[in-house]
Amino acid sequence: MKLFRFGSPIDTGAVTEKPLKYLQNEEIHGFRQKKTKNFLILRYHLEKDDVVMGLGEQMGGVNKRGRKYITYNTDIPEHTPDKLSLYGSHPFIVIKGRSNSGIFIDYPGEIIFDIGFTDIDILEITITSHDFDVYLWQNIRWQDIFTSYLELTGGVYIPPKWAFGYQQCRWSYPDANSVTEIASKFRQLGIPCDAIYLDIDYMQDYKVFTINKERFPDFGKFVKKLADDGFHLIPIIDPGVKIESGYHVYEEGKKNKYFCTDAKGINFEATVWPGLTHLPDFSNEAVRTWWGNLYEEFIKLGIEGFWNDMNEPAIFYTNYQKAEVYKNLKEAADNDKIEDIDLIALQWQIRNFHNSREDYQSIYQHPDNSETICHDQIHNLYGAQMALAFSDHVQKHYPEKRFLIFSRSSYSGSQRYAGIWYGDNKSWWQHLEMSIKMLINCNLVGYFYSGADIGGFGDHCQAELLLRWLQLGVFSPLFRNHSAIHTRHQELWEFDKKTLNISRNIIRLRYSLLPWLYSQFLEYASMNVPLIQPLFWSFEEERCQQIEDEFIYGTSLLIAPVYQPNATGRNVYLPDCNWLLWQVRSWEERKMQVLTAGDHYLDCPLDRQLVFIKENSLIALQEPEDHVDQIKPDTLFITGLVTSTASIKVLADQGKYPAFAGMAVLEINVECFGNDYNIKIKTVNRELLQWQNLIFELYNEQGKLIVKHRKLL
Ligand code: MIG
Repeated sequence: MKLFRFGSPIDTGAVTEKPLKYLQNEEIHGFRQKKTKNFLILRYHLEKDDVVMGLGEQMGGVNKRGRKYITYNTDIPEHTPDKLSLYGSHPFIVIKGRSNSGIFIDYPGEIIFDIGFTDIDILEITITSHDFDVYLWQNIRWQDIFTSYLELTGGVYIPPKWAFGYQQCRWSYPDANSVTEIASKFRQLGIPCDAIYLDIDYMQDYKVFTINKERFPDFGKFVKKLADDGFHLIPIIDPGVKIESGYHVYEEGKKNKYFCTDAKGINFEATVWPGLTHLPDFSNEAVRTWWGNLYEEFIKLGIEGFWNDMNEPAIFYTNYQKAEVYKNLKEAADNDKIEDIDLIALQWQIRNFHNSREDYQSIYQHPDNSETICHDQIHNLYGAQMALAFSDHVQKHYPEKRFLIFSRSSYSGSQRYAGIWYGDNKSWWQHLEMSIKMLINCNLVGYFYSGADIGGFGDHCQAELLLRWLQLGVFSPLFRNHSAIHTRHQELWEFDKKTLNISRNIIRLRYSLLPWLYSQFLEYASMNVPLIQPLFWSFEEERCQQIEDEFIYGTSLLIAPVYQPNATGRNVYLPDCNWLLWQVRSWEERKMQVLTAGDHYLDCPLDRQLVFIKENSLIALQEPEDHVDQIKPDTLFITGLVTSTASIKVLADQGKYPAFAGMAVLEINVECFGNDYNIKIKTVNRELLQWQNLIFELYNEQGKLIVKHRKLL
């Protein structure tokens, strides 16, 4: 890897340890460079078969060719195919082809990636600055470029284990009673669940770090009561600080000059949920320390998880925008004459009222060790640095404790201290399909702990869509159902009895697989290898390159979700070897079948999902619990299709930081002799493993089941 430095870039914090040597203003091998007054343009000639991957949270598929993308974090509630930016920016791509290369442009402003859109053979990257770093990888395995990028940017965030449970959200559960009701519904109906969310209505007048006392009379007691039932309560945190005298966050921020300003140094004003607000300047360490400390108001009441929203930062409008619109409307009214053409211009202006680029260009920030800088140039850092404020705070004050933290906006590097969710999708089948690609794409850049709003956020969810989305969700590390105000409720019991029963089975499947899914998360994080991978990550056959609606989870699982309405099955391509197909209806029922490599059409009615276990690999299961930290089942089931030798490594950590220290390991090797198996078991830190009994369910090539019991001593 080489570092090329252009101009004098600010330190974005994306890279944890900067390489000592860098090349200044040199040609980047393979890329033609063109400098214009404000931009630097890099052009790369793509071969016909080159595949371009990366960019993380973006529209489009896994292969990014044929499209344009812009890194400029945007609060965007309409994820339609024409969109060029979403909430996060991860300006890193890998070109897989005759010669593999990777390029990471560490610049947190606007970059335009034209990946064979204007000219099918040309990759053109337009960086809207002259000050940035470029990291370049060449002549190594393309998979290793991803790993090297993750090492460079500090690895992967590891949440607490309970954050792998099912989570229920809604905009909003507005008071303590409604949350209690939701919680008891889960327990009454026997549906496992670990977390319930508070959206903006828990606050007093949307003032961040306040709690409405009427709706939550004794918040601390309330948190404790929920915890006793195994629920974590997760409040939303928005960055905009309401301008209101006497409000402590506003007063402290104003007094200490903690807010972003305009060009003249006056605190910038933006309207968001609370009305007029100031935006904290998270580029400054003193501000981050202050902000991190504000979370204590919740932490001391027992809160262990947060979601940061609106941190692109979203701006409903500014007084400047409002005045412009009023002026034009008034002019139109005064002349009592709106020509069509003016109307279109007016509509356009009103539509661009929200999150206007002009507003971002008039905000100024004051980073440490650096001069005042226009926000527009570091726009994509805002959410990442907001999450950093929290992360630095808890690392300093609770070095061993793991908190759940995920953010809407993100930048390269923030994957080491926070997760993300994919923002305001809709209850559309297209968005279920998109979330498959999003899981792969976000995992490729290290956001293992991420996921879509299951069931869809906007629009009204239908039962079938919810069930298919939950089935995919079993393999999404962040497994959260969330929906918007004014949409149909989509808690599992809001539909019919059949939907409720199927969804219970799906969520119980997640909990039964949890030791394995979590173990794989830890293992892949420790290696800096993406946890969720496209098929072509490890299977080289041509066909795999075409498949973006199946994925691999870790070592042993291939997942092929059904994502179309009224489908009772789907086509599946299985690479390389035999696969053990588990048509899961419930975790305890084993409907297993051995399939050969190649194309298959497989039945998959609504109450089933397709899980494939790779030949000569194993998975682990246990009886599901109501919530993750409940009394632990003592039996672990190990299953798979073993025709020669197979091994499995189940990791159980202590739920603390540093994540990989003192881990307990259960390692099993299975060797097949005709119709018998030789089983070897090894453990590390045995006393930390909860299981006493192992039940082996081993299948042979004919799909015949042989069961073996072992005591784990
Ligand atoms: O302007 O807090 O993406 O998850 O429910 C909308 C209300 C603000 C956007 C988030 C969504 C959340 C909603 N928020």
